[in-house]
Amino acid sequence: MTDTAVSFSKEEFKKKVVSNCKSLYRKNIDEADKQQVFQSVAYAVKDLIIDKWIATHKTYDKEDPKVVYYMSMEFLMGRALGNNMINLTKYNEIKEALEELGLDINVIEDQEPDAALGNGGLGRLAACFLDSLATLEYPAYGCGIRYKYGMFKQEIKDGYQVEVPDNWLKDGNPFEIKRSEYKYEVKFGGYVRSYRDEASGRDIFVQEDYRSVIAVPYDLPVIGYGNNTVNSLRIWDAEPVNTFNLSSFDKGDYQKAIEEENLAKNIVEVLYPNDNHYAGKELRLKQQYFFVSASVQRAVDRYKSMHNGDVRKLYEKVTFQLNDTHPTVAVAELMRILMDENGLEWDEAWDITTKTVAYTNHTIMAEALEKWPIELFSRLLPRIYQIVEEINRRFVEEIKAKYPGDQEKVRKMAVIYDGQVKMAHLAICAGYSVNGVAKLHTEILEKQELKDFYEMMPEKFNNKTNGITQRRFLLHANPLLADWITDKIGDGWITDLKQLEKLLVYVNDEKARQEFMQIKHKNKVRLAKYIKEHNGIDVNPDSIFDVQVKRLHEYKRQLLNILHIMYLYNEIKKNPDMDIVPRTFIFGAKAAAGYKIAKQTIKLINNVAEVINNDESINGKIKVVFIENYRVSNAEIIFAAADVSEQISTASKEASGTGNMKFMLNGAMTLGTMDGANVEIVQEVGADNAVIFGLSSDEVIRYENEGGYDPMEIFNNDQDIREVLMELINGKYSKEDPEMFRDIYNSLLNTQEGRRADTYFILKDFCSYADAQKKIDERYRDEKSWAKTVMINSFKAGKFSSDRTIEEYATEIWKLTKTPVKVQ
Ligand code: 73E
Repeated sequence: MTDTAVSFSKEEFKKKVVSNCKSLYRKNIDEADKQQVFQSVAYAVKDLIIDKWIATHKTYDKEDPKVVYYMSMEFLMGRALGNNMINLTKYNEIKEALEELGLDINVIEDQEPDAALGNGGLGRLAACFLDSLATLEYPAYGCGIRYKYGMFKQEIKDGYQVEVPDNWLKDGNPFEIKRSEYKYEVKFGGYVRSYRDEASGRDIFVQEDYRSVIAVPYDLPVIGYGNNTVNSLRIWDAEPVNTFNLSSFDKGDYQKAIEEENLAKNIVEVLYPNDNHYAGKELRLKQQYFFVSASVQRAVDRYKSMHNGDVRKLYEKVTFQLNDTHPTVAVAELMRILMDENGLEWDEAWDITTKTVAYTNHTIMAEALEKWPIELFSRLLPRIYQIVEEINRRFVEEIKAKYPGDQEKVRKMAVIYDGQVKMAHLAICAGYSVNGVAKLHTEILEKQELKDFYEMMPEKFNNKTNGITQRRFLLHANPLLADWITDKIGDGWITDLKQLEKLLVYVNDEKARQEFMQIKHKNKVRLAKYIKEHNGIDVNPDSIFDVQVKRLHEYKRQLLNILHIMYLYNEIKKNPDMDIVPRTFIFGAKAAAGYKIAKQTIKLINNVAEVINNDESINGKIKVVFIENYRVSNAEIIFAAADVSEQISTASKEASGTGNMKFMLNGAMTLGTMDGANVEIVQEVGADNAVIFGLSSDEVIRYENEGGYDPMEIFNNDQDIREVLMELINGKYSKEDPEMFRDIYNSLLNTQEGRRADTYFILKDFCSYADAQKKIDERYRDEKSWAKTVMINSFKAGKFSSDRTIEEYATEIWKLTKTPVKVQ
């Protein structure tokens, strides 16, 4: 690790905070409100960053290392202040300085809105990757969109989710810097005029009669832990081409000016709140091309400015990693820039492109596959469409050459087929690397979903199991445990998570076990306090905290969890003396605004909570809590407090999961299916230190190929399940309207509109899940063995650091060299 040259003086820092407050607000610090204090402190922290940030980019310009551009529609960064203090290794010093000013760091951190420019796992993964890239001293840019409104805020009203706009920039973002000098024009629509240039003998393509916007970048610092690297997350804002001036336009231009003003305003207005779902909206494609075009233009210009204007060896210094198919137009945009703007021939441009672009697949959910109707695609991006057509024409030729006469192969693999542009096919055909995000997921890609592609080009395929950053999800989120660990083994784990294995000797040490469980208890008290403040519900920190927090999706099976709670409640009512360990079931989840059955599930959870929590006859044996507005900042409190980590997706559906890793790291036991990265978690901790249930992915896939199974058989033969299902439609949990949960009931039992009954095998896995839950109860009673298990979970989490993941990407896919930074 490089020495951090920037010195820190507490007195100077205090002065900065005080003077920031004066110059920003004309107030003394003791007169400022909380938001003003936050801003004053954040600007003081930014001052500590700035020289490193400058030095990092000087170093990159001078040493010219290869750079990765991580292209993503989503970066779920969460709050920056605390994380920046941590990565500067000045958290405690700053905290003390603020105390001396009479300020509480926790209160200040709470003033910062989350940067919620993402939906869930995919966006948070991008944020963890940036943290690891900077910490490992790799040259990298994140490229994304500066949405005016990020992920909506969730309010729960009468048990229903209500979406409230997230105006995260309303007080200004102290850490960002606008970089007007790097603005680019991005063109939409119109038509392509082509002609032969007699002088050069080349075909020239010109986009005419288009509408355009100006992309203006804002940079956010991404600080490496304990080093001098400060990389940038570059997010693009859209501005109109001409600032609108009524008097200076004739009638035709007036229309055009208004259209361009609206285009600019609409493009970056809001993040699409869909996770694992493709809606096919034109504006979404505009967003994609907007940030991709600006980012690729900038990357090529930067490269040219350093290489005498010659683009032909771009791939030696630049790699574009596509975070799912969302930025896949980058393939055609790079081709366009190389050919139309730099005069390269097709073959040369294709050679460069296919050495520069790599693709990560994050899901096999069919409903998430991006397929754009060619009518829409060609109208919005006429030149890009031409290029995609030519890519397709040549690719189909290749397929035919390899599989003569096999039309089936063409149908299954072509980039354009059935009137649609298939973005995954484009990404695979052009990418030099195709990776899945967990071993099982990559296997499924190779053997099932992308079988034909794997057979044709096996060398492209590889696995990169996801990871998480321990800086945010342990050091910041769980300071008690972090300090305990550092006391015992030093602080090396902060940049080398495998070192946690040194703690394994303590699992047989009674004192250490007690300390570990006391920390867990304190974290449960902290969460209980949060729940009391935000939900008004009292929860018992001595109960088992059983937690499922993630986006609401049918395949993630929050419904299985709540149906089991309804069953358990019935059991307790039938047998009031039932001996069970008190349990608090905690949920947190946002549902996409248009996802009806997901929203119904939230209402069901809240209604079940209402009934159970108010039934005094069960003596608080079980409680149900739905935490409003689950997001990165409250996730940090939740993970630290969990005993049980619910990872119960239908096997084969969750590509990896990353929440599973955050729970494990903080000492929770996984209750899960053999899906995604759960498989590798179990491999690390051993089968005895997790509770596994349910169908295997092979079994699920076999049933699916056979057209499903018959849930009615279970309904007919299992009284307990039938009782629970009938409670969905008899008003027990919906006195105001017994029909309220009819859709959920139907989804489990009836085939509807070509959809199999119980698509996600909830009833099929129910008994196995109930047994698994019983095992949790039994195992929790043995305090010593439970402590051992959760400690092993934490101490074996080393593999799941995003530092490990990024080392693999950097060495195996990107071929980056570490580039340490010196500050003069
Ligand atoms: O299993 C997770 C995975 O851990 C997967 O569902 C998620 O990506 C995580 C990180 O690899 C994911 N999100 C999306 N696809 N996969 C997605 C799709 C469309 C829009 C937004 C997100």
